[in-house]
Amino acid sequence: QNTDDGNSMQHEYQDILVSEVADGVVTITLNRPEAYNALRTQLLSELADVLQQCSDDDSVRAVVVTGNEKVFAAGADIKEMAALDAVGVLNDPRVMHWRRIAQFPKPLVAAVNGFALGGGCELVMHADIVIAGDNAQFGQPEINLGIIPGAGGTQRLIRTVGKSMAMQLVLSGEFISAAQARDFGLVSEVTIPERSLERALELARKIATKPPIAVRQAKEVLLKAYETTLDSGLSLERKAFTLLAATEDRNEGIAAFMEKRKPNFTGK
Ligand code: DAK
Repeated sequence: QNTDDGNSMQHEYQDILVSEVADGVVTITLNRPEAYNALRTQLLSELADVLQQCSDDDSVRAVVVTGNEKVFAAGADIKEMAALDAVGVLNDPRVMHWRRIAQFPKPLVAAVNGFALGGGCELVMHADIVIAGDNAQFGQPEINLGIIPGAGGTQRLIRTVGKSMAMQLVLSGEFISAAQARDFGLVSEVTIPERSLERALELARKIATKPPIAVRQAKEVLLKAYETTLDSGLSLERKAFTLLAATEDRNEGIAAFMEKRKPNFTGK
């Protein structure tokens, strides 16, 4: 369904808005305001599709995902979930969409204002860097529905904020503020709400100027720390470090430093 000009990003979506590539960055805006950006299957599938396109397109170096000023995303679509029995849950296509989102290999920066709850908070945890407006609220209120987080919330949350806060959020369903989320490492910076998107874009644009192979290796190796021993993580780091010695961008970066000029990275 690409348009004739061959720009795969230009496509009509129902539940998200997708910007053109600007300075190497694509912005994806979750756009179901009437349902507090609830992550129905359609939305997740569109998000996973766009990320796949961004992954395939060399001109895209980083992606920003955001919501609106009141809500990032209020979680899975409860009305859609209500229709699923156990077999429906077992065969739920959302599992695959979440996996595709998790496998996005380029930097994903989230700009979060308002509610980021349930699957919305889990989407935040799929981002590599999170900037929150000071009106943001984070929570895993699934317990109130008789369920538990289903998109990695239990595993990623405990690795991100530690045991006590992860238990508090998942067992009580209470929300935390942007400042608390920053204290616990769920977000890296808090801004006024009007600035969160601009700050996320600023970071994404900066990352977009960096050597893309090194950026990609850095993301992969950093994420490995979630799921491996120190020893095998260090071994992966060493292999990635060695591999980068074979890139033109590494030679260019070092030469530019020596010659006191700006590097010109080509992605090779
Ligand atoms: N789903 C569907 N609609 C939602 C929604 C949601 N999660 N959240 C809000 N809405 C809708 C409301 O129904 C309402 O629509 P109308 O009734 O007006 O048509 C509209 O958005 C505004 O909501 P409120 O009237 O409730 O607004 P308030 O400002 O009073 O409250 C709120 C805002 C965000 C605190 C409240 O709406 C709320 O508590 N929402 C539900 C939050 C929640 O429980 N989220 C967790 C959902 S469970 C899985 C992967 C992931 C998951 C499951 C499986 N697999 C891969 C298998 C994740 C599960 C979840 O996220």
